[in-house]
Amino acid sequence: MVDFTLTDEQKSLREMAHDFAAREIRPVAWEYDKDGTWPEEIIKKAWDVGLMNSHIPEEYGGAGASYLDGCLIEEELSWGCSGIQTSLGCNGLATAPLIAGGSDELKKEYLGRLTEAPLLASFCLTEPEAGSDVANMRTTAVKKGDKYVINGSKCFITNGSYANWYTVYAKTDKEAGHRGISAFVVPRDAGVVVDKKEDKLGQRASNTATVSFNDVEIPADHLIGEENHGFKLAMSTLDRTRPGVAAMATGIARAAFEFATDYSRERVTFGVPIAMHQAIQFIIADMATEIEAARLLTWKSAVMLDNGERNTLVSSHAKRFAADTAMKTATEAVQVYGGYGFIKEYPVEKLFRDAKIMQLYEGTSQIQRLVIARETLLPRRVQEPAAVPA
Ligand code: COS
Repeated sequence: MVDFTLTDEQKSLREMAHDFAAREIRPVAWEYDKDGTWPEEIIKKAWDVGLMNSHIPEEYGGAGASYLDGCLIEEELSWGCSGIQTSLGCNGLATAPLIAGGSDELKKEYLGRLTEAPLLASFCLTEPEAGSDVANMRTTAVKKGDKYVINGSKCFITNGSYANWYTVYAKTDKEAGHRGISAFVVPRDAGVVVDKKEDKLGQRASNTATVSFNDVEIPADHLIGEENHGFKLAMSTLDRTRPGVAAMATGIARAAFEFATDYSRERVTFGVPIAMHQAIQFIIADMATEIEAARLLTWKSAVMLDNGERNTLVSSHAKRFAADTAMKTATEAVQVYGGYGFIKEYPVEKLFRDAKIMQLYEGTSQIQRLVIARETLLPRRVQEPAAVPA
């Protein structure tokens, strides 16, 4: 059965997230963007009301919410400000590999830290020479007795300056390509160095940093899952987190759409509101259709996870389409505003800048197409349940 109706609980959750975005995020979003202000107070408030770490299982102190629930929250908070939502949601990315593959002790300690206090964790995969090409990473982890010693540098790390702990991918076998990568939990106080904070085009309220590991020693039991199985853990993490990014992109698109429709009703040219001109109506109509389609793909990719199905293909469909929709909708919103859209005093200029990162982080739109092409033309062999005979 296909049913797009949200339960009463989901409707309340969405309403709660929307109210939070409208009350706590929207009023400061443009100001925080201007100065690149770290949204510390908002993080504390979101943590207090349960809008962070919703995905952490109940046994580790979280809400154990479904992937679809997570997407509902992410769209609303991103509607408020996708930069601030990136800061609020990053724990989901950092904890996904730990939840999927970590030992019980590791989960208790590190998931527990996030549910007991408004602390942050970061996901450290990308390196200067290994962005899309994950297998090319240079960071190493060498086992010495009951410790691993980590050396290397990671870039574009969300919340990197403030994280209490880091999920770090490193080569444990330099000759084995993607089969020589492992994932670790690295506490900040093990000696993680924050090198620099990036000054970005958009999502300026989120923190993006370069962090490095110089002979950082961690206990051997901080390995997540098995040695040399980190690449697949990273890929399956991204399958799980891309629906959330698609939801965020949908939130940006919706915000741009709402500003554009409101403005088109107010702005008068040739004696009528511009909403009366078919040129504007067609722009608005395309925005509306594409946002609807982006949300449906997003929900499908999340519901598949909730049903325990592999969602690699649909996750990439959702992330690619929603990210491109956010960019297109924000660009068209600037167009509806005309010259004013290019001025910082008007709201769509920020959304235009924020939208761009959606086509870049958690896999560029080109990487999503690559995954879609591979999954379509040469699907990976995975163990699926036997097909039900017709
Ligand atoms: N889930 C589980 N396993 C997966 C997988 C997935 N979604 N995708 C690939 N794998 C497995 C493959 O089956 C293959 O397994 P074997 O070793 O058994 O053969 C292995 O992983 C390697 O896969 P592949 O050959 O496709 O790897 P590539 O090096 O060609 O890289 C891409 C694949 C490009 C898709 C990957 O590197 C990627 O997603 N890059 C983008 C990274 C990204 O999103 N970065 C953003 C920063 S994180 S915020």
